[in-house]
Amino acid sequence: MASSLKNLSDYDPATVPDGASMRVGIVVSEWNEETAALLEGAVNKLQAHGVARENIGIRTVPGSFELSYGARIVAEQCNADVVICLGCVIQGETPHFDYICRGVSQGLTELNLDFEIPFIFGVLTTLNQQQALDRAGGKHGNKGEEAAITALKMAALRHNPTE
Ligand code: DLZ
Repeated sequence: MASSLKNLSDYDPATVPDGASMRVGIVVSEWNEETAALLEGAVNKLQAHGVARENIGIRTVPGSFELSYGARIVAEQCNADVVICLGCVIQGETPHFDYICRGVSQGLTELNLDFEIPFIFGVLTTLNQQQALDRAGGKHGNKGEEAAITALKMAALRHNPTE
């Protein structure tokens, strides 16, 4: 039976633009340890598609709520073609989950509308830590890799003229 859950690391390499000429900014939340695997997945996948390591600028922020501000700073400081935002918000006993998820998704949406470059939502929003581990290089793939592929496609969207 087909699963409705797509593996985050599944994609068709033939559809991914070459990143050789691209500059990519990454901002990553330090709050949960799972974000280290997201960062590793994103950097490896960008390099696998031609982005030079020296053209990847990485900055950290304390938590996912700070991703929007961090993304704006990275965009300006790295002269980036696209910015990937990596974080992980895990539901707890208080409503913090809703506030942080709403804050970061709204913040990144506003950046996408206000800036010329795209900002990629590479944030895990999970009900528990196991769901996060499953999506940070576990059985459901790696959200960081998915974000890297999305970043390459979105950066190319801006630069390539329509056919
Ligand atoms: C405070 C907080 C909590 C409870 N949980 C998370 C989380 O699961 N993931 C995450 O990235 N950040 C969390 N934070 C920190 C907030 O994002 C933020 O850093 C603080 O509220 C300070 O603004």
